[in-house]
Amino acid sequence: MTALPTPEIVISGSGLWTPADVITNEELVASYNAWAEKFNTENAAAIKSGEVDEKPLSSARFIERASGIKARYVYEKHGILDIDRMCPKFCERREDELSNQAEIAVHAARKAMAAAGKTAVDIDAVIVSCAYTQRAYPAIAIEVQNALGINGFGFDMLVACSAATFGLHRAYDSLAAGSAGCVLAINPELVTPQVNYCDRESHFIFGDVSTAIIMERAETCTATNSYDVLGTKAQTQFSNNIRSGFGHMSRATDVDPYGWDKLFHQAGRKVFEEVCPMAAGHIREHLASLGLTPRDVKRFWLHQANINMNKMVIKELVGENEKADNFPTILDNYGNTASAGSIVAFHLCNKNLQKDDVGVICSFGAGYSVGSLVLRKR
Ligand code: CO8
Repeated sequence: MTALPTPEIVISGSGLWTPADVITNEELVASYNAWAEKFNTENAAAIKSGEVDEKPLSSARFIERASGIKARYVYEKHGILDIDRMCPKFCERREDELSNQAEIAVHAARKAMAAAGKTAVDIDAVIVSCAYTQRAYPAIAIEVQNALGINGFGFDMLVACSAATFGLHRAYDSLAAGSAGCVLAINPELVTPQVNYCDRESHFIFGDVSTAIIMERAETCTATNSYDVLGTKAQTQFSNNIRSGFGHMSRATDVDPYGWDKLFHQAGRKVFEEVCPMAAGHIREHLASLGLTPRDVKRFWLHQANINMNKMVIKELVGENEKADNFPTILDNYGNTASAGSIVAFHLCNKNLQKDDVGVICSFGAGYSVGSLVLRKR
């Protein structure tokens, strides 16, 4: 049988929703340190006898130097900074109200649809892919589909840091297979509820955001700014070094459903050392499979977890003198926004590429997982 030619598939629009609330490193550290000092005072006797560990203090200077993060946008700020709470405070919504996650997904989706010149009737699949969904079912994607008036189908998928790229891979596959003609892929990353704000090692890492991408067949694309998808590549390798154990089983195991191991936790240094070479090797192999080298790439939209990680990946690929503009950083203002980071970087920093310029979107992190798309400006 003659192989069918792969249809040309393009990214024709992107959208970004950014929360209004911002927390700077200084604000976050002031509240964590006040909480830690209170804890240490209240537990002075147990700390002295060695039963309880003293809580160490955090430092804004350390955070910026170790991660590149200066501030992060969050869905709700006051609960996080309240030392008697140390967790965002959301109002419970009724079942007939739009869920928080669907709401921020819709905000980003509308912007991506406008950028691509699409309305609901043009779209026939909705993928919501992110690090957490706020419930198991019905799928957030189907709620979004309903809110936007889209026909066809929708589903949720979770791949932690690589959810956005893996979601785009599924969009690409649906378009290539012909099961969809235009896909809306959304990443409503509402992650602050799973951050342990009492943990000095990780309290500073994350922020909330929502991103969306329209992917469609080239023949229907009318957008002025669009990208051919030259290829997609995914890789996973099991590791417990980044983990969040929260799940429906906690009810049956009689453990604290909000214990430290149920929230985000990681061995950050190990992650750094193991994931950087994995990501650089992955990008190099993906480019080689398309007859390209890292030197052919005008822009790398990398996962936004740590500026030093990104510098190390870039150094491995093209040397250390690469211009910062060629691997844009958004985590100084946004923090790590789980899988959305590379899409935020793409959204904010792709308009000035020229026709035929090649760019790479690449996520890496929990799983471990690495996901990439090689793009060419049309
Ligand atoms: N203030 C002051 N000192 C600190 C602090 C702090 N806040 N935190 C740690 N220290 C101390 C440490 O205790 C250590 O002290 P000592 O030397 O006495 O032991 C010292 O500073 C150095 O610590 P590290 O070696 O850990 O510091 P690093 O330079 O490695 O920086 C990072 C820590 C920033 C965490 C870094 O290791 C890193 O970014 N690693 C990569 C992490 C990564 O990419 N993770 C992926 C994140 S997962 C993801 O992206 C999506 C997952 C799903 C989302 C979930 C959302 C809830």
